[in-house]
Amino acid sequence: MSELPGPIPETDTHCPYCALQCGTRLYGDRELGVKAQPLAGFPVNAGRLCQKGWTAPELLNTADRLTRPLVRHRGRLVQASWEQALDTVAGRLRALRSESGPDAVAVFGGGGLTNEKAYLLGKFARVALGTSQIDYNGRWCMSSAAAAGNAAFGIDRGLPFPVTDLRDAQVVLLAGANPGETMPPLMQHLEQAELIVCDPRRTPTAQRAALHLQPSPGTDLALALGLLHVVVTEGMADGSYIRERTHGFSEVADSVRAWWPERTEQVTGVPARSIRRAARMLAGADRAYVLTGRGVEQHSKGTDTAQAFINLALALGLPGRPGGGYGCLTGQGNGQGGREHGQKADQLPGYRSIADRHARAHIARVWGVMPEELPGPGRSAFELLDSLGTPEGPRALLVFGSNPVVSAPHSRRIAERLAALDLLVVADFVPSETARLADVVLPVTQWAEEEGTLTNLEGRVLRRRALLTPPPGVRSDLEVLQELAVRFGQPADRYPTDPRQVFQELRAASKGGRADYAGITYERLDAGEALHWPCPSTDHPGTPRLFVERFAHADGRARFLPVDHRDPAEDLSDAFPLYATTGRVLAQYQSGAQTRRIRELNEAAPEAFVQVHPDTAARHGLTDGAPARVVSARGSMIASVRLDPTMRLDTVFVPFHYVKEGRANNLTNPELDPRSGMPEFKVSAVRIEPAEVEPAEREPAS
Ligand SMILES: Nc1nc2c(c(=O)[nH]1)N[C@H]1C(S)=C(S)[C@@H](COP(=O)(O)OP(=O)(O)OC[C@H]3O[C@@H](n4cnc5c(=O)[nH]c(N)nc54)[C@H](O)[C@@H]3O)O[C@H]1N2
Ligand SMILES: Nc1nc2c(c(=O)[nH]1)N[C@H]1C(S)=C(S)[C@@H](COP(=O)(O)OP(=O)(O)OC[C@H]3O[C@@H](n4cnc5c(=O)[nH]c(N)nc54)[C@H](O)[C@@H]3O)O[C@H]1N2
Ligand code: SF4
Ligand SMILES: [Mo]
Repeated sequence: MSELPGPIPETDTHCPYCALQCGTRLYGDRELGVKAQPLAGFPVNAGRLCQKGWTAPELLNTADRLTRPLVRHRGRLVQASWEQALDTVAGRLRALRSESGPDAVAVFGGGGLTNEKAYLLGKFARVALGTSQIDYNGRWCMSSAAAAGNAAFGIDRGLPFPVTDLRDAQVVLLAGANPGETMPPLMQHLEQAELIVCDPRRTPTAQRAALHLQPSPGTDLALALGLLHVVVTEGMADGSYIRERTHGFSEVADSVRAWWPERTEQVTGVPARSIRRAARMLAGADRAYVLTGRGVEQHSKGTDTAQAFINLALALGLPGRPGGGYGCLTGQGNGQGGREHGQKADQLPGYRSIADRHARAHIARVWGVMPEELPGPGRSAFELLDSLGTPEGPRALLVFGSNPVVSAPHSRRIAERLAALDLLVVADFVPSETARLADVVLPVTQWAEEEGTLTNLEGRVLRRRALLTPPPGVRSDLEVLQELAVRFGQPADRYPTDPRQVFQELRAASKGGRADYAGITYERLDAGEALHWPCPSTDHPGTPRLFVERFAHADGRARFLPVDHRDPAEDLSDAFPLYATTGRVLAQYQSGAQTRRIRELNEAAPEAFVQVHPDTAARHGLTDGAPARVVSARGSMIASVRLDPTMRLDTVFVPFHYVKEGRANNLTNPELDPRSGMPEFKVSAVRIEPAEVEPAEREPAS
């Protein structure tokens, strides 16, 4: 301890939460406390943070921070040394593997993990464990737009342009996205634009719109077809762009012929004149953008829906045009990088396919193994979780960076599957709901205690930097992976614990892949360069704008792909006469494991609510503030009624951040999109009824 107070420590880093990755300057230390300020000069958040960003440092000292490994003993989690915990994990995994083969052990990662962690986790799974059974929560997140983007453009980068380009937009269509709550600092870039917002709810974003299209949940595909119909029949398609830069227009134009606005109105509930007006606004602007979010994607047809919005953008000649484009608003902090470096069931680093012979040979060389030693593709996230503990499925699961018992669809089924495991291991810094079910809990470092890189929604690679040393007893995810790998007989130097060293290897592994990081270095990032991938060499400036000259398919052209509307997987019925849709509120993040531990956020958004039209509420005997039971074919939840006259009569909304009886995923339908494996989080058939419990008797949220 020094006698004289020194200067207050500070460091420049990025917010721990969403994919906007707002730049923050952190000040302070553990004794003084840590404060965050917007990082001056960082254009993405340009001086702003949302309430979550301002309050993020509070979690660094949260009262129930995990600082000792825990091992379940006679039914209870008890403190253990690292040696005991790691030996227990490795010993039991080795036994399971020798009884049932390498696929008996599964790994579940997260889109919040740094690039280095995601990369090493994928390598650890494929090489140290030899398992094909690895996937991650990004499958719940942007996988539908990713699949559609790959098909249309030959590459998947959330925004193929910097967010600041949006400042010059005249018209922006936001479909199924509520950035006013989910990325508030982004809204400053949309101040000049006329917004068309497509959302079943009148969200804070929709309130800012020049035109709000309010479809019933699960009908956006029809809406996108209807919009394209108007563009085609009114002669507003961009003929020369279509001829020079695309393939497949005529088939798609034929396929939307029957989607005249009056028919689209019948399916979606959006008035035909609004559909015409939206199409004309988009086509009439010189600088227009189409942006999609989870409201479009989290459906059993989410990929086709994203495809239909891409078809619309292509017909208008937007992608690659200066001052125009299509983009998807990626969600988690490293949602973009997390899907490029190999924690996805079908992928190897550099956004390579694990089924591709050349990709396997390249990665095997970087990893120092034989290509045939690398396993093939595994199960997608829900299929993986749903198979746990079944005769065909894995018997052990390692979780890094997710809280699936809250965030996976049909939670009761997932909880049952986790309980059927021989071994559940969770690495986390707080006792999340999933960690509490684990056999072994490993306490790891948090954002402000570690170094690394993340890739934001615009494909820009950013440095995470440490302000604090980790509390005693806590290890980094990279250290955990090395310790486990060594116990599987792997050489330690194959699993470096220094993020810089991991990044060096990641650069080599990604070289020549679609997401090429070969030219990106910590030095360049620390010198303040704005590097967007692909960046194939150290003298390459990075690629802020994709598609300016060509698309990523071999012939350089984008693809129109025909898709057709289909209904949500579940129909309304007498027993379940309403649609429930789910999503987010400003003051909570995801499963809430982090934000439910922050006082100010809990005061702002303390408990589950169900947003419902007053007439619908009255019909079901519900009044404002009263506890309601929301029931689907899979389960039920309890939430306070929030009356809102702007809601559709057929739809209620519940946020998914809450636990116990407030858990929205008790309701949700695990029907998967056949192309992306995305579950139908955004449409379940439900009924609502008064709940007998008094709010005061309910268990607290966290
Ligand atoms: N405050 C906060 N911010 C976050 C997060 C958070 O948890 N909290 N999470 C981050 C992550 S990981 C993500 S993925 C992003 C998500 O960001 P968004 O995509 O903006 O978030 P959601 O609330 O899931 O969904 C957006 C909107 O879709 C609407 N919607 C529901 N069903 C439909 C439908 O069928 N069609 C259409 N068109 N819209 C529909 C909902 O009413 C909702 O307003 O947010 C990121 N930012
Ligand atoms: N009904 C419904 N369900 C949804 C959605 C919806 O809209 N509706 N959205 C889906 C979407 S888009 C997403 S992204 C998912 C997200 O859902 P989850 O995967 O549950 O996401 P988080 O709550 O962020 O969980 C991250 C966990 O990992 C821990 N953690 C954070 N960083 C690290 C790290 O670096 N290392 C380790 N070891 N642990 C870390 C956190 O403390 C937390 O416990 O939810 C999905 N579920
Ligand atoms: S918008 Fe996202 S990155 Fe920015 S402060 Fe809020 S949560 Fe953090
Ligand atoms: Mo997400």
